[in-house]
Amino acid sequence: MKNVTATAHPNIALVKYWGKRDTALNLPAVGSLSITLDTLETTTRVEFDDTLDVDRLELDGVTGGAGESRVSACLDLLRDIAGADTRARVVSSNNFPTGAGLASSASGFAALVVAADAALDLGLPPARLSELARRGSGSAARSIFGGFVEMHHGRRTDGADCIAEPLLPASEWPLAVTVGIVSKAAKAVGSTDGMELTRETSPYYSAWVDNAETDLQAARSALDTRDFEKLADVSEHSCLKMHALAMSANPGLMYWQAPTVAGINRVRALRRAGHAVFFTIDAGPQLKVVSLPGELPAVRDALTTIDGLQEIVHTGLGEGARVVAGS
Ligand code: 2P0
Repeated sequence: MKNVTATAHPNIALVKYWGKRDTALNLPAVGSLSITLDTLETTTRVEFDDTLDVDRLELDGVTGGAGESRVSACLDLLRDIAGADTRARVVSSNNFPTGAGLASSASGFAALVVAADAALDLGLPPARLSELARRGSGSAARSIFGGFVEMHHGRRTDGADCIAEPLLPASEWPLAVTVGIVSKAAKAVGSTDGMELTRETSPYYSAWVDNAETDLQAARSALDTRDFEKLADVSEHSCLKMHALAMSANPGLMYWQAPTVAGINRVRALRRAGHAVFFTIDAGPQLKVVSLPGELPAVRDALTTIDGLQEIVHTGLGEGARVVAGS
């Protein structure tokens, strides 16, 4: 059996995924549209080893941990396809904080599936890799691809049509992303639990699901015409709706911290002054600012004076998950 290393990048949804139509197969209730980043990266080595009794995970130098059973369940899916039962040693590292709203589960499961596919000599097509990555983490289905990506909620009960699809390569509209890191601590309520709580308790949940297709259409049309303002409008609206929805769960989920709100206000002021920028925020406090590349100095200036902002990271749009080494 081979020893294969793959890398994948996190992605940021501009039209957000929040809520599942099936928890067992991890099928999202709504489609989503994302951009894959470049600078932030997960690197994962998968080595199937006949001497192991169980799968072993080392993540950022820590062995075992909460992610080990999720990784093992995802590897089971690939082993089933391969007709293999050999356990694996998985060594993974992120060059950014794990579990803090920077989509480490997206890049993590995308890299895992791509490395395991190669290590088992399966050679599955990208759509199938996307489906398998989704079983690990919904947003991971999108990180299989680079640039602008749409995730379909699908209609089938087996989830075979619940996969991501590349819409536009990064080079076709090379936007810039600035991440304002507010906290590197792992979030108190993870996305999976937060989504289920929201589905079960928010009075606004069905309105959210009903509205998603309108946002997806607007975002696709903005991509077709490279209309930055239109993309900005739909992305900010989707973000605010997702957070309003999460806050309306019971008990309410509040992912923002004070610097997050300060950042929203700074970015809105930049937009009003005519800059091509918009904000988005995922299930954590980090502020993400999408802009045209020429706006990076203005974005940096606007964020540097926010009290409590720990770090500013600039990235562009990147490629999909891929094998980088193998033997
Ligand atoms: C998104 N998020 O579309 C949304 C916006 C966070 C906020 O997808 O339960 O870690 O593993 O499918 O993929 C984060 O959710 O959740 C996410 P699971 P995942 O990016």
